[in-house]
Amino acid sequence: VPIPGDNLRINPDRLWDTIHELAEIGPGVAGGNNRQTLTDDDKKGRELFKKWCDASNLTMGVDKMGTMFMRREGADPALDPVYVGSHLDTQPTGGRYDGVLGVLSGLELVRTLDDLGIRTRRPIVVVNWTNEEGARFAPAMLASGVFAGIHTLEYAYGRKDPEGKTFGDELRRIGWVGEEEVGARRMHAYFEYHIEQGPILEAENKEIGVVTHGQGLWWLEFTLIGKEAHTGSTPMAMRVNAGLAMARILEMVQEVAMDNQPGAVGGVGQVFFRPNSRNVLPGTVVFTVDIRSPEQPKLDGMRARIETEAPKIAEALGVRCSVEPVGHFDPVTFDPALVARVRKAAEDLGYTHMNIISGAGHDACWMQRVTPSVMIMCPCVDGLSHNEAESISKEWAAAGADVLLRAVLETAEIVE
Ligand code: HGY
Ligand code: MN
Ligand code: MN
Repeated sequence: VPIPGDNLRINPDRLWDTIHELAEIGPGVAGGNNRQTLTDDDKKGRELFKKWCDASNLTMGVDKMGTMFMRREGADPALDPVYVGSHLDTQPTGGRYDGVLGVLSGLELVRTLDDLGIRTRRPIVVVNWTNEEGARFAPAMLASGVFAGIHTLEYAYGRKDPEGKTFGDELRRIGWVGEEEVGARRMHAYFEYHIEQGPILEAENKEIGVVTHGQGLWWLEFTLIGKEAHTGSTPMAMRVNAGLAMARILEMVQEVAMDNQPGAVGGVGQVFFRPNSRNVLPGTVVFTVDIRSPEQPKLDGMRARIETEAPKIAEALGVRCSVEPVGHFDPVTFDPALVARVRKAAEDLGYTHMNIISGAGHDACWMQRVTPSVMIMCPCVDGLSHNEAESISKEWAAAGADVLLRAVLETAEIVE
């Protein structure tokens, strides 16, 4: 069925205002957001999103991981729906657009269809996945991972935050344990619209990223055991210095990533020292190495080299070393037919576009295992993300949402 009016577009001001109204919940300290998963702010954000969905007559389903599924009925309710999702949880120093743009563009898509009186054959479901970020509870994309059968519900419920609180207790505390079995829903297709979180689209002056692949990831959690001792009175030769071992391992990770250029990254974002006192050498150092590549051999080769060299570095200092993978997904290839549909939508709408590989992980990376999936990206200023200064323009936001609307309509099929 042809799409009526080639200039079918969303309402940019309404999308922009909706994004910034949500941004008032869980504000950061520098203009961004700290709305971490399963916090009271996450609860408030969920409630505001639900209020908006209620106003658009969407019916809500919630599964046992607290993921929110907001359904717009189709002319043929028995058909598998088209899903449009992302996440509303943020990093502790997150931006206003990471995840939020995709969920609220799904809501804007619904609002636009209602404005235009368009009915689709297939139902459309807008999704807010619980704990995409993996900042408070590792791993990232936890709820979509359970949905895709990667993790069990028990594993997810047992994950602990740095204060020792469990995912299950916190989900119960905010009152968002749903009835649905996780993964029971059948999907016809899954779309995710997201900011690029990298510099390529802006540098290439392209409005739309047609995401063909997502790079793979390992999160390797290292535990180094040294010896707590006085930083003043302990002679250098007597030290069992876990902090020094960590520093040398970080240098090695940098070297491994640089040896695998182009198309590889490696680094560390989180370190815990115990007892973390200025004048006590750490007895324990725990940190997570984050390595990624779109190429499977590079990804696995980097992991193997790091896990071989790190113990040697530690042993040379008398430090004990253990490592546990706490996050992983292989490079993902999104559905070629849907990728072509996204590209065509960008062309029909007259937006500049290019193929791109997602540097960040997304719920779509797990969804591709259960249904044909694809992502759409918009540029972000200086490629900056996971930083409160994360910024996009209203025009960029709207362009990607227009492409999302068109590609979803082609998939859900207009009936009138
Ligand atoms: O880590 C990631 O790539 C995502 O932002 N959770
Ligand atoms: Mn995200
Ligand atoms: Mn993120």
